[in-house]
Amino acid sequence: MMKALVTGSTGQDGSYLTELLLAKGYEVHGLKRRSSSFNTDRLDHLYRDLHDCDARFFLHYADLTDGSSLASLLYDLRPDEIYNLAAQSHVKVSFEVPEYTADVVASGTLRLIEAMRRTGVRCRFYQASSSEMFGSAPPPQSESTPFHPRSPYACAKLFAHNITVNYRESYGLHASSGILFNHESPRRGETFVTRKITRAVAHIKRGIQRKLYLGNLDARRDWGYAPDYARAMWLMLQRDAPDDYVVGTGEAHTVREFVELAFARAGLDWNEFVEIDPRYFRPAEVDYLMADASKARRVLGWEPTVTFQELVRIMVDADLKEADSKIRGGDDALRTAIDSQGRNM
Ligand code: NAP
Ligand code: F7E
Repeated sequence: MMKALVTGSTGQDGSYLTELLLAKGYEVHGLKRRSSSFNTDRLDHLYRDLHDCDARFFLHYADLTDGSSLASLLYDLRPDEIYNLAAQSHVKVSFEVPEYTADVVASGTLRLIEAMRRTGVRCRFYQASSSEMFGSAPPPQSESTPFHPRSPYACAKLFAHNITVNYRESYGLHASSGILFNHESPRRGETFVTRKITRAVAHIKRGIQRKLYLGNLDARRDWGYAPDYARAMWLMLQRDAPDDYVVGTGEAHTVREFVELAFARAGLDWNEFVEIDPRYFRPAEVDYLMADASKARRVLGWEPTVTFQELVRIMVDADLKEADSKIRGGDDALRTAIDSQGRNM
């Protein structure tokens, strides 16, 4: 049975990747970090009692800032594949906590890949690189586009990307890097713009939120559907030779277009509800990201399955359903959460 270690398993991508690997018959070991409240919501449906002899999914405490926890885990588990998805992944937040972001994203990746080398565990390695590394480079961006990062997050991801390439070239590790463009889903964190919008649409529609405050509506992103991107990660590690791949739909839309479509899906006119709050602007913006993913299509046979319009519909519908179930459950937390705009970066 193939054994995989997934860092960032409690996040959006980690949960879809875990589902995919379990469906393919893998034994999956997820890394979770200590938190004062439950942080496994996205995985709870996959969890089986450990005493169940059919259990193939296990969670372990470790942290990318703690190299010894990573080395012990690798040594004990000896996985066939490692997917490094853990990150402080919010671009705006990275301007507030730049050192921490660099520690987790850049040094954390180095700690993990160095632990892989030092322990001598023979396995394949996937690094979650990001289109943010392209920053201000003009679209479309491909594997040969020069990087120009525009945030502490992007600078840290670029280090992680380069160290992955460097370890591949220096030590012959099977280490691949997926340069993934934005991908979203109903499991997307609530402070990323797509989910912030679709959640607000649902709350406004149900009469429990009045306004949605946003930043730059002119930024363009290439938005795809997260489960498609988990499939791309797996495909990369199935290749005989490690390599780097850009993954995206090849279509870009503005934040404004996302807003218009999302409100329209709920039968609302966005102009009545959206206001601009300069707090959500970034010190440096990434204006236009659009993937040239022809290499992933050609070599991996990867194709996106969900269009931009379908993605917006899936996310709005899921958030309407979630709002309804919270209202039915009389969830007080819902009411306090929605008006505290400070939480919505
Ligand atoms: P996400 O939902 O924010 O998940 C991040 C994961 O990293 C969570 O499981 C989080 O744990 C974990 N984590 C954070 N700090 C950690 C630490 N110090 N030690 C161990 N784990 C830690 O992100 P995502 O959207 O799934 O993205 C997955 C990866 O792909 C990230 O590396 C992200 O930067 C990268 N990426 C994402 C996109 C995208 O559009 N989604 C595009 C390109 C690249 P908690 O649950 O405890 O917070
Ligand atoms: O912002 C604009 C904002 O935070 C998208 C991460 O997964 O994808 C993600 O990074 C755009 C930006 O994602 C608000 O200025 C306007 O131009 O949803 P986002 P991101 O920064 O593109 C990349 C590929 C990653 O690797 C990252 O990990 O939307 N925007 N108003 C806003 N953004 C937010 N968050 N909140 C607003 O109110």
